[in-house]
Amino acid sequence: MRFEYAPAPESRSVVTLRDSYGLFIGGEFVAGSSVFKTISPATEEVLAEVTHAGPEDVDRAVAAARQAYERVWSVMPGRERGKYLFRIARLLQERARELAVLETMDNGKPIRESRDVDIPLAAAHFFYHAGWADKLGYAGFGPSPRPLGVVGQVIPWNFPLLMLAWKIAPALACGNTVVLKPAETTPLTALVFAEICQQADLPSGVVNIVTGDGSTGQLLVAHPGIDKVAFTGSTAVGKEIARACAVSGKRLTLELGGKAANVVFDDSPVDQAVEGIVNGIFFNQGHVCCAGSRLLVQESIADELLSALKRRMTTLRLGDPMDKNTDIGAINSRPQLDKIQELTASGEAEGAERWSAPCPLPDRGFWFPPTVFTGVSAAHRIAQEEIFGPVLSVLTFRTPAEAIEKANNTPYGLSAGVWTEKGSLILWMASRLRAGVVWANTFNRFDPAAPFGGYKESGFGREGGRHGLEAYLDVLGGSDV
Ligand code: TAP
Repeated sequence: MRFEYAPAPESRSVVTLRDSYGLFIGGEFVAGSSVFKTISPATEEVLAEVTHAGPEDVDRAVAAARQAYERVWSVMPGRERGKYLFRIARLLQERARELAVLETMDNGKPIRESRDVDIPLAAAHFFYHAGWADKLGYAGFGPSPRPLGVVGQVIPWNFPLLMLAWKIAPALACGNTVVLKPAETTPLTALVFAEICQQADLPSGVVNIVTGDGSTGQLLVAHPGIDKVAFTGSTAVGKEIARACAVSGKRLTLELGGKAANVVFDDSPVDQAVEGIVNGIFFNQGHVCCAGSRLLVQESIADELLSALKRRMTTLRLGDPMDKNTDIGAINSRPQLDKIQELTASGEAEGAERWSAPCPLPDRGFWFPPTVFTGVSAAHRIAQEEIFGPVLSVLTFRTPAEAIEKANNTPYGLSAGVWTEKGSLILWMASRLRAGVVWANTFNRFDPAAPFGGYKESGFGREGGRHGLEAYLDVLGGSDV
């Protein structure tokens, strides 16, 4: 049975957009060298003009962060730093609705996701790390671990505010100051975060936000005044950054791409597994580094599972991301849509079979329907390369050993899922999957207390939990380059 839904739009009026936004340096919004426009990917309307930070702007931001580090933040007792983090966490909650709407406008993701996932998790990261600020001596890194200094942080567009929180909260809790560059296509919630830093009376220069494109990121990571670089983004750019930081004495952590296997055994409850598969690949339009983009299904239930999956996919609602009933929002940018189209065309050219949910696409904006490829072999590009869109590649297996071989057969190792009723099989699989996170009978679950990070070309270093603190402290065994 198909339900008809009345429109349930969230109100844009909770957001007051400025015409233009400066850089946030030394506690103030300041002008920079040039400007660019940020648009809504769902409508292509211009939302605001944003400043592009050039070399002098990055210099100023790093100098402000250094001064704040030396004079204020690194010498402030942890319990005082913690109070600021708690204050920021509460302000994120107070302004949650505004932030969710703005995130959806700038990113294109469904309001249901920004409201229920991105913003609450961002606040949770600040609450969690606020609690650590005065307990670092008990975190297992010696009695008085020291901060590293000024941290340069570069983040992607898929979870703009949440990735900011993953970066800034632990850095500040450990006594570092930061210069952060948000992605070019999604700078707006980072700029509202800068306002929140002002509201929280955070000492000037502890957080600096420099907007811009990849060239601003390059300037930041190569800056000699930076002690540590934390990057989340593509593997290609991550490798470039690793080269730029080599032999510089800078600490480096890289959170890169993924091509996760979601492995379904024949004893799993089919309906529950279908929900997990849908959540694994269609959440946030598949713009998720740990997305379950490869379904590995045991051969004996492949037909049954695929029919159930396709039935479920026909009920997904694609369209206006501001509508509270929308499941699939807009693709974040034209270049990302081009990339998805190119890779899916290669899937067909290499012999895989494409099936897309029959949903009409809006005329304006960037859209791609939820899509499944069957008849995929491990050598196909769509089984090896990260598509970063709502596209699932399906492979089959007969034995657990074959599932492991296929699951591990990519250059990545960020996450994986296992669906079975047998606890012993879950443990057997988890100990053999080369993935930083393994979910069992669920997918895409996040918690600030749980460390997240990759193996192989998915990067190194962990974010979240006690392990994540290590990336921002001067302890033996860090990942110096
Ligand atoms: P990238 O193109 O790598 O961009 C990431 C960030 O780096 C953006 O702010 C980008 O600026 C900047 N940048 C680009 N070139 C740079 C350079 N040469 N030096 C320094 N900074 C540079 O990735 P993306 O397309 O935004 O994000 C998607 C990727 O991120 C996917 O591969 C995804 O798997 C990965 N990701 C990983 C994780 C974790 S936790 N592992 C989480 C989320 C996303 P512009 O915006 O101007 O290009």
